[in-house]
This record gives sequence, C-alpha cells and structure tokens, in this order.
Amino acid sequence: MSQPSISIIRVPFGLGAGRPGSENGPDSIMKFGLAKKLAGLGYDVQADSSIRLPDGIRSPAGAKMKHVQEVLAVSGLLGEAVSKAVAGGRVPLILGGDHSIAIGSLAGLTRHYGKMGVIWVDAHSDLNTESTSPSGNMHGISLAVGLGLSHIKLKDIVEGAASIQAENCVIIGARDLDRDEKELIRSCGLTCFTMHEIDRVGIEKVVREALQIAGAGTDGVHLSFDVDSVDPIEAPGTGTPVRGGLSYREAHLLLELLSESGRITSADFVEVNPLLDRNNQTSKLAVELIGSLFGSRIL
Ligand code: HAR
Ligand code: MN
Ligand code: MN
Repeated sequence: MSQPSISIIRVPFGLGAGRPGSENGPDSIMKFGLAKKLAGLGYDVQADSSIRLPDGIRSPAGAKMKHVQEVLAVSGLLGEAVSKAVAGGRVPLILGGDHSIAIGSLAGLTRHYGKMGVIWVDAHSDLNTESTSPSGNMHGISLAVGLGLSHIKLKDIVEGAASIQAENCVIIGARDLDRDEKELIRSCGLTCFTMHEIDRVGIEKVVREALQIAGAGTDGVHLSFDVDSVDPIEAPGTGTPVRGGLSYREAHLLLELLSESGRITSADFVEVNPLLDRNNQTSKLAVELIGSLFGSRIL
C-alpha cells in the first residue's frame, strides 16, 4: 500500500503570542530536515506552501485582545490552504507559528470533516475567551474559538466550517490553567488529562483513552501539538515554558501510539521559538516527534 501524501504548510506567524520568535519556527523545523525525514519514511511530500500575513493588516492599538485582525487574516488563508490539501487527498501538516494558527487549521478541516475529533497536546488549555483572557494574547483562546465559545466563529473564517464538539475533544499534558479555564473544563464536557493523570496512569493509557474520545464516531482526528507540552529541559525553545511536562520518551510514545492508531488525519506543530532555543534542541526535537507521528521507529 502506498503512503498518503503530506502537505507541509508553513505558518510563520507569531503575533498571537506575547513575545516574538515563533514566526521563525517553520523555517527552523524545515532547516533541520523535516522534508527529508518524511520522504525517508516513504511519503510523497509537498512542502512549498507558506502562509504570509498580507501587507497592510493592522489591528487598532489599545484593544484588549491583541492582533485580532492579523490572526483572522492568517486564519482565512491557512484555512483555505488546509481545505485544499484535504480536498486533494493529502494530509495537512501545519507548522507554526504560535498556537493561534490552530484557528485556521480547524476552520479548514471542519469544512470537510462533519464530526472531527481533536487531541490538543499542551501545557495550557487555550480555553480563554475575549472576556476571560488574562493576557490578551490570541494563542490563549484558540481552542475556545474551535469550540464556538468566542465571538470569533470558524464559519466566518472559512465558508462551510463549523465548531468542533467538546465531547470529541481531549487535552493532554495540561499543567498551567487559568481559573476560568478550569471552570470551563469542568462544565463543558471536554476531557482534560493533566500531568497528574499522566503521572498516575501513564501516557499509554491516557493516549488510548484520548483516541477513544476523539475517535468515537468521528470521521477525522486532528492533533494540535504545542511543543510547550514537553518539559522545558527537552524543549526550552518556546515562549511560555512550564516545568513538569512530558518527558522525552513520553512525548515520543504519545506520537508513536497516535501513529499506530492510524486515526490521525491532520496535525499542527506549534510554539517552537528558535530565538529562545538552546543549540536548536527544540527544532530538532520537533522534527523527531513529527517523525514518530508519521511512523519512524527505533527498530
Ligand atoms: N492561559 C494564558 C493566556 O491565556 C497563557 C497561554 C499560554 N500560551 C500558550 N498557549 N502557549 O498554549 O494568556
Ligand atoms: Mn497552546
Ligand atoms: Mn501552551
């Protein structure tokens, strides 16, 4: 059987984060050999797509949420590129950029998948809204947008898009949640496997349960992988590091198990910040982890 083809979509956009640098993530991940790695695993790789913020788009200064217009513009363009990849039978692999770019991914994907599961691997839950955000940074609201909880709706970004459902949505790796996010997690019906659950039952059981939740009756499963889910010892190059994260092996095993399941139909890898990295450790780790998702094995 031939492997599906992969469309790597670069999104060099970092204005959704509170500090600069994640806009350099895509080029850095590519520089450390992603396309070659995937080609070596037998995939046909299309890697020429890059989403640029159009000239002249600037949000008014002084608003609570920062760079909303820029995020919307990039989301629209990314959504169309993702949609085109799926329509062409290719697996979209989206390289951020900060995590606000997941808004565009979800918009493009939900045009095609009527009932899509989402596995959100992150130290954070990105479940703030315009009213609860403590920072005004758009990367902290992206999952809430996906769930239809923000003023921003996916259907206004890509025609034919729709919100995802909380019951098919799972967060893995959380350890830094704001008060309103915790309340929302308890009330909205999504599943959150914090680091506490991972410590107690192990990453394998957590991933199996996550696949059941995101995979039950769904026609696609999107993985949104924020590299700050990994412990800062292994992934220092990220804007909002939080100690106590996934170990190197836990991160790999998570992606290996997702790979084995055969259920993942698209993925984001976000929040790699080369300006904050040590010896390009985080970019190199991202290449390795993406390799695991697409079938790279020790033996
Ligand atoms: N919860 C905080 C906020 O809303 C911090 C978000 C942190 N950033 C991320 N997202 N990297 O996963 O601003
Ligand atoms: Mn995130
Ligand atoms: Mn995060």
